[in-house]
Amino acid sequence: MRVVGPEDKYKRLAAEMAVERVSDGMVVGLGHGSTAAYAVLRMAVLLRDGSLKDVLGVPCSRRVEEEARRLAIPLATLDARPSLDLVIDGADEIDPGLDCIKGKGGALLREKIVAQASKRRIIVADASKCSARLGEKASLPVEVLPFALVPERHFLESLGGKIKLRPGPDGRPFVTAQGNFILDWSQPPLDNPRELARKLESRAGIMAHGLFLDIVDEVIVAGPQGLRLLR
Ligand code: ABF
Repeated sequence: MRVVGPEDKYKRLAAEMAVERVSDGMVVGLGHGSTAAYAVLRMAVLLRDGSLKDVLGVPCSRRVEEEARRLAIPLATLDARPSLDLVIDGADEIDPGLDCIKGKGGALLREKIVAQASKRRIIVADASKCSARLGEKASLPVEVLPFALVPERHFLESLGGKIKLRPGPDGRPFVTAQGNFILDWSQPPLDNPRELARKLESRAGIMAHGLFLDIVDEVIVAGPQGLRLLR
């Protein structure tokens, strides 16, 4: 059970603002994480009272799928609806250029797939996620095939920083929905995020990474100074 913190009012404010961008008949990507969860909740309320109609959700993770089913949000798969109107998702760190680090929740691969399938990508966050540059606050999750764990770990170590295999609940490694492991990379070389993304994407054993660059259309941030829309 997640502990609700002081920043939750801001998460909710940002998420509910994003849901104002949802209109009848839309197919909406449902993001992972506690901030995006407020958007899912808001959509369920609007669908129940009839303010929103004929909206379909495409969940970014099993956990969001279970929550959406519990809230009776009609769902679709990417097979059935490969092009989404909008995705509302969270992030671990956001820079002024709307580039993000995502993946602390472990769903980074599906989040990126859903984001790339969406016409409009909105990130919702409380103000603590904002940084002057990526890497200041969040480590970078890298999803690797178990078969390639050691060589890819060595590859990342050769670039610098510190690598940690993400632990699961049972003392064994965390396993993603795709059956992969996650290496959490702190102090990665982020002086040139696009160059680093290219290097990661060149490795056969790296299935995904948490750099979401040139993907986000709008960031809605809420904090003690109120709501900010970054486009
Ligand atoms: C997902 O939710 C992930 O990409 C990201 O790691 C996480 C953020 O969670 P929260 O909103 O709970 O901080 O979007």
